[in-house]
Amino acid sequence: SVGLNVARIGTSLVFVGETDSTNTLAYRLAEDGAVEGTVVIADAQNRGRGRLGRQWESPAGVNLYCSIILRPPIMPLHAPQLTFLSAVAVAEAIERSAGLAPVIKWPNDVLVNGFKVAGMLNEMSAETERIDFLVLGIGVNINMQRDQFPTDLRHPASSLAIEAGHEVSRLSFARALLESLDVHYSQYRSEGYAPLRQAWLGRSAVMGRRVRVSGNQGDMTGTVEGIDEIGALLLRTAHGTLERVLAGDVTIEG
Ligand code: BT5
Repeated sequence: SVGLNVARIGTSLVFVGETDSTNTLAYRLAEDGAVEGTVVIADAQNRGRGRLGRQWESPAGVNLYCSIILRPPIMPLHAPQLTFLSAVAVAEAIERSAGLAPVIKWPNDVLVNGFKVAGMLNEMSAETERIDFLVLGIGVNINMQRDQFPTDLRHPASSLAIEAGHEVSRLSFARALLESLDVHYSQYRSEGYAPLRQAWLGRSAVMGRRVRVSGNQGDMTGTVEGIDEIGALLLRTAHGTLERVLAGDVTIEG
C-alpha cells in the first residue's frame, strides 16, 4: 500500500513498467468499465503524447506519467473545466513536495522559474448530452536531468530536481498529487466549478498580463481578464473588445 488518504482518486491503482501512453491504457480500461478514480502510473512511456499529436518525452526511472479516470455527471461542453483540476493539483503538489513556487500558464502548463515542468492532456468519451468518462493525463518532470531533454522544445523546460537543486521523491510527489486531486475533485462534485476557478486564478501566471495567443483562431494579443464557465480565456484586445479563446498557445509579453 502507498498509504493514500483519499475518497475517490486512487482508490484503484494500476502500476506498469513501460507502456505506449498511460492515457491510451487508461482509456481502454475505462471502456472496459474501470471505476471512477482509477489511476494508471507508468515508469516509462514509449509513445507519450502531448496536445495536437505532439510527443511527450518520457524516459524511465525519473518522472511521473499518470492518467486518472473520472466519470463526472457533466455535459461534454463543461469538460475543459477539469483541465484546471490537474493544473491546480500539480501546482499544489510541487509546492508541498519540493518547496518550489509553481505558476500555471493557460491552459495546461505548470511552470517553475519560467520553465515548463509539467503538462496535461485530457481526453474524453462522450455522447452529445453527457460524458461517459474523462481521462486526465499528467506528466511531471521530477528527476529528469538536463541532458535528457531534447534540444528543440517548444517551451524552455526543466525538472523539479533541477530547480530545487536536489532529488525529489517520486512516491511523495505522486501521493501529494493524488491527495490534492481528490480534495479538489470532491469539492468540484459537491460545489461545482467556482472554487476550482478561484484556485486556478490564484495560481495563474497570465491573469492581468499582456499575452499573445496563437491558435486556430489566428494570432491575437490582449490582456487576460480571467477564464469563463467553460474554461475559455477572456482576452481584452487593444480595440477594447472582449474575446473568448477556446484553444491555443499563450506567450506572455513584456
Ligand atoms: C502537453 O502537451 O504539455 C501535454 C503533455 C501530457 C503528458 C502526459 S504524461 C501522462 C499522459 N500520457 C500521455 O501520453 N500524455 C499524458 P503540449 O502542450 O502539446 O506540449 C508538448 C510539447 O512539449 C512537445 O512538442 C515538446 O516541445 C515539449 N515537451 C516534450 N516532452 C517534454 C517534457 N518531458 N517536458 C517539457 N516539455 C516537453
